[in-house]
Amino acid sequence: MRTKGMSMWRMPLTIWAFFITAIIGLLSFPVLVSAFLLVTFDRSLGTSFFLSEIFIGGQALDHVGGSPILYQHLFWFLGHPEVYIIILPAMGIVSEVLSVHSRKPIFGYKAMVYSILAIAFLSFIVWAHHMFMSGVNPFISNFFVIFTLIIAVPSAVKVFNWIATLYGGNVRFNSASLFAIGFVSMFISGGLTGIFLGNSAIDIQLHDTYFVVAHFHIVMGVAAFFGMFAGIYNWFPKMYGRFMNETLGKLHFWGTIVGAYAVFWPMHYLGMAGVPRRYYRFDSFAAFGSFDLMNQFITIAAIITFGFQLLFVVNFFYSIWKGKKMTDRNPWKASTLEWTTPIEGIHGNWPGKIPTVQRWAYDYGKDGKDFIPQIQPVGADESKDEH
Ligand code: HEM
Ligand code: HEM
Ligand SMILES: [Cu+2]
Repeated sequence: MRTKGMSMWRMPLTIWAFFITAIIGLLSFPVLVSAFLLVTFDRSLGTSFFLSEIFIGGQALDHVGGSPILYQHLFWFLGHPEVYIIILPAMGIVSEVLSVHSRKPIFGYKAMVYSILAIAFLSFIVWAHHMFMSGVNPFISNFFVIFTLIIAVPSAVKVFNWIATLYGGNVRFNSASLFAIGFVSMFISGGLTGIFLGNSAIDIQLHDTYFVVAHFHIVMGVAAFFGMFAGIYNWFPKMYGRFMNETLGKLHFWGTIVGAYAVFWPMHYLGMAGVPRRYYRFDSFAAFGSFDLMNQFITIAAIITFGFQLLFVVNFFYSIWKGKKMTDRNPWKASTLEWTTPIEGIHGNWPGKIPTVQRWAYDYGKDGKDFIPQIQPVGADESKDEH
C-alpha cells in the first residue's frame, strides 16, 4: 500500500528547487551581512578588519593587521552560492515546463533532486575560484579547481535529463517550452565556459576580461531570465485566468535568443583577445581600437534585444485584461496540484475539503493515459511508479 499525502519524493521539482534555494540563502547571506558590518566598522569606528598597513603620501595610516583579501573571501562565500540562488529556481521551473509540455515524466527525477543537493553543497566550497588572481597560494587553488570542476558533474546530469525528457516526447512548442529549451541551450553554452574559468591555469589569462562577462551573462543573466519567462508563460493562465498571446510570445522568444547570443557570444572573443572588464572607455589604449566594430555590434544587438522585451511587457499587460479567457481549469493538462483549483477565485484555495496527494507529480503517458492528476488515487491494476 502506498502512503497518502504529499511527501518529499512527490514534490514537483520547482518546489524542490525553491526549497534548496532557500537553504542556500539562509546559510550564505549571514556571511555577507557580517562582512558588511565589519566594513561599516572599518569605515566609521576606526577598526581595521580589512585595512592593512597602508602608506598614503609617505604617511603610514594607523591601520594594522587587516586584510582586504579577507573581504574577498567573505564576499565570495556569499557570492558563489548566490549565483545558484539565481539559477536553481530557473532549473526547477524548466524541469516542470519541459515535462508538462513534452507529455513525458521528467527523466531521472531522483537524480534531478540529488544533483540540486550536490550543487547546493558544492557551491559552498568553491568560492575561491573567483580569487585565483588574488595571490591565493596555488596549492590551495587546486582544492578549489577540483571542486569547481566537480560541479560540472551534477550540472551535466541535469542537462542530460532535460534532453532525455524532451527526447521522443510529444513536444508542444509554445512560448513556455521554447523558453525552457532556450534555457538548456544557454546553460550548456555558459556552463562550458565555466569549465575553462574553473581551471586556474586558464583563468590566469581570462580573469577580469570580457570572457568572464560573457560566461556569467549567458549562464546567469540570460538563462535565469529564460527560466523566468518559461514560468510566466506557463503559469500566466493560473495567475490571471487568461492566456498570453502565443504569436507575440514566440516572437519574443526568437528575438531574445538570437539577440542574447549576438550580444554575449562576441564577448568571448573580446575576452580571449585580452579586453579587460570594467573599463569605461578604451581610447587611451591604441591596441583596443580594433575592437570598436565588435563593441558597436554588441551595443546595437543589445538595443534590439531590449526592443523584443517590450513585446513581452505589452503582451503581459494586454493579456491580463484582454487575453483569451481560460475555460478549462487545467489548460496544459498538467498533473500538479495548482491546476486542480477552480478558475473562479483564482487566488483562493480549494473550496471544501483539501484534496489528498496520491502520487508523484509526473505521471504523464503512464499506462497509456495522457496524464494522471496528483490527486487521483492509485488504481489496483496500475503499473509501478517511474521513480
Ligand atoms: C559548470 C559550472 C560553472 C563553473 C565551473 C563556473 C566557474 C566560474 C569561475 C571559475 C569564475 C571566475 C572567473 C574569473 O573571475 O576569472 C566564474 C565567474 C562567474 N560565474 Fe560561473 N561557473 C559555473 C556556472 C555558473 C552559473 C550557473 C552561474 C550563475 C547562474 C555563474 C555565475 C558566475 C558569475 C556571476 C561570475 C562572475 C562574478 C564576477 O566576477 O563579477 N557561473 N564562474
Ligand atoms: C541585454 C542585457 C545586458 C547587457 C547588454 C549587459 C551588459 C553588461 C556589460 C557590458 C557588463 C560589463 C561592464 C564592464 O565590465 O565594464 C556587465 C556587467 C555585469 N552584468 Fe550585465 N548586461 C545585461 C544583463 C544582465 C543581467 C540580466 C544580469 C543579472 C542577472 C547582469 C549582471 C551583471 C553583473 C553581475 C555584472 C558585473 C558587474 C561588475 O563588473 O561588477 N547583467 N553587463
Ligand atoms: Cu563562482
